[in-house]
Amino acid sequence: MKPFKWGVATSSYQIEGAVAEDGRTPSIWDTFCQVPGAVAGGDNGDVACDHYHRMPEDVALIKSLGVDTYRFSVAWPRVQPGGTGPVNPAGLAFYDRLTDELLASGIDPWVTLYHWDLPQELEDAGGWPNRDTAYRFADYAMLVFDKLSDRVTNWTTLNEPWCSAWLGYHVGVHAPGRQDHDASIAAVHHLLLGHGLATQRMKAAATPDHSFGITLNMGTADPATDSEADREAARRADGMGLRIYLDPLRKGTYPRDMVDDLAARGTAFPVQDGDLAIISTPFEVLGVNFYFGQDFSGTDEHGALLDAAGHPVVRDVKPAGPRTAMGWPITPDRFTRLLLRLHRDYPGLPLVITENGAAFDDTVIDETGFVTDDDRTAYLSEHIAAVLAARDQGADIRGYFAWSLMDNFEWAEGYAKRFGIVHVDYKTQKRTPKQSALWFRDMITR
Ligand code: IFM
Repeated sequence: MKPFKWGVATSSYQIEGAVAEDGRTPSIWDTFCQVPGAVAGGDNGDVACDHYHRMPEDVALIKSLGVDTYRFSVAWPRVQPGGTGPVNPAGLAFYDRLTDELLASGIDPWVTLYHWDLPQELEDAGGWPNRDTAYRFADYAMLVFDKLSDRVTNWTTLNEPWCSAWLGYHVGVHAPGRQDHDASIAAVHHLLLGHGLATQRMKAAATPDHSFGITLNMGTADPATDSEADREAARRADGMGLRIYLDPLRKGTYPRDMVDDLAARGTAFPVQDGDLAIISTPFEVLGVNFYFGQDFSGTDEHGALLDAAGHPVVRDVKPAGPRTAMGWPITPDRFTRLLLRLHRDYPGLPLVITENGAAFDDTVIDETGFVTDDDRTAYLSEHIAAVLAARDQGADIRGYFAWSLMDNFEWAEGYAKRFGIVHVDYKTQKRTPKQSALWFRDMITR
């Protein structure tokens, strides 16, 4: 069997804080957090876990967990303030130090170039719906690659472009908070184009040791019943959630049914000549972020097939059973099914679980900050078993990262939802491994 790596993951805006230090400029999340009501509790990432100032302590914490690898993201507005122009040496130096600290601790760094913190200036120029942002992203990627590629081998371009495009530009619950369906479709295409452009440029400067990829959040989309409407809703959800990303990336084409669906509402991916060849540039690893599977209905609560705007209803009806604090169903069996489906439908692509984990309402039980999180421990145990089951059945899975190393800024949910296997006391910034962290450490040793 191929080697399997264990790791923990975080992202820049969720943990770093220090939003105005060493030349960093605002990202779309700094701006979004200022919109009244956008983020629960009026929270923001100004301080977060103060990781920017506590990095060596945090690397020691990671080391204590016995993991092989640590997945972190680079903040674009720290490295290239405003999103264009020359590198900001002071900002890039932070990731240089982090890389060295990890390597000195025997931990393999895994870099994600974009985990949602788009420089605000680029959003002001149109954001991801603007084609130019894809080219700006490739330039930025090269600034980071030039500095770190002598020590970092694992490179992920984008984290969860579905969230950037759909939640950011269509639903509007994530930064930049726009509600424009056509803009979100353009964003999908330009995110993928940015991935392809960056991959091509990094590969041209890479050695055979380097590995490139993209991380997608994926679930399973099942029809709530066997009705024609529900099966149709599941098809649409699967298309918008998974196939409009993986088909262009791996097959060099957008799925026909989705192109037709979009045409029916007067929209199209803004494809230019050569784009799909760029987007389908070969890469070495697909990052899979899995949290839950979903059921879909093609009718609303009153049985209507069309919504107020005349578009087909695609309603998420959560499967019965236990939920996490996010209200997300707990569906490890569907995780195995997803991994086997990826192995079958997109063959020849090694998979790494770049995120999996759960928020629960933790209770600190003593003055040390310890949390006996049986629910999170069970979630991780069941989902790791689901990964290993898929691996036993032939899926080429090379690693698993728990989300997240520590409690952090959970986007529109603020700090109220805790995904960490390490508890963070936000008043003191004290980190305390939870029961799940100790379980994870012992499991890795076994
Ligand atoms: O916290 C997020 C992360 O930033 C991206 N994937 C899902 C996680 C939990 O919502």
